[in-house]
Amino acid sequence: MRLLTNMATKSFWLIGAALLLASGAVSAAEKSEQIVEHKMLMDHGGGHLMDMDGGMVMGQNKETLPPGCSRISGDEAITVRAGHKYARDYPGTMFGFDTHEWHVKPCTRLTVTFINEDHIRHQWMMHGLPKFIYDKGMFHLEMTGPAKITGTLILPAEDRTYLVHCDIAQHMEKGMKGQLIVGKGSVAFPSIPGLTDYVIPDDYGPKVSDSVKAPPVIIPAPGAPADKTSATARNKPSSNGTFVLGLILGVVGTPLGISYYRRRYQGMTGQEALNQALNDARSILDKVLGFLTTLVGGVHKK
Ligand SMILES: [Cu+2]
Repeated sequence: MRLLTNMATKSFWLIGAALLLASGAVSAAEKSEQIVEHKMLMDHGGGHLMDMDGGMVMGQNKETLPPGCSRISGDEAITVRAGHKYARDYPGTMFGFDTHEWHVKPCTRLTVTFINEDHIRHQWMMHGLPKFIYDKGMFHLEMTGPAKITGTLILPAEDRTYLVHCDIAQHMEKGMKGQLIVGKGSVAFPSIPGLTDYVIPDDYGPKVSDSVKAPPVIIPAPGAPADKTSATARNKPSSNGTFVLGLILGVVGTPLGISYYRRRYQGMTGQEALNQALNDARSILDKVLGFLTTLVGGVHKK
């Protein structure tokens, strides 16, 4: 019996250890497949590099000095992470970079490693560079994640703030926006999460100032049901409108009708007028019936 108990305990520990090992192996496998590094890029010339898995570098420049730079002032490297989870700290956003602002000295050779942690496509795209060095004035890194890609550029000599964003539809609007400041920088960009004011501030409903302007609340008379009173108060303007419309129609319409029928029956004998009135009534009745038939037919067809 004791032998059996010992064996059971041993196998219990063995199974436990095996399970632990297996889970470790799974998480290691998960980690290794998490970030795919795009390293084998084909050089298409003009700083444009691509691979067959959708990795892309545009505007890579490791050698050409921008005007005003007599030499490369220094080599710098930054790593930028992009993903949905970086939006967490900024209400109203969906995507984000882990950092939204980078500072570099003029004429720096900057190597950017971009890590996309989402299972969708993201970009780190910089605008406003000199177009005779950088095609369309852009430097950009792009891939469908989870993936990692690296590119290098040389920054111009002047103090300037460059827009950095993800150009996939709505990603910038939903938080993937930053700025790279060269030297002292220039004008900051709006709507950068955590940094600059939004162009269009979020609207979360009526403000205190609006409620002050709202019409005074009608306090129900003692004993009267509160709901009914307020409903009557709400309906008052529209029932007033209907009443005024009816009044106008009555005032204008009645004399017109009277003068029409007076002309119609003029010069008739009592019997003739009666016949005519009966005919008129019948024709009005026909018209009403015809209209109702059309209406019912129309409803049935639907
Ligand atoms: Cu994106």
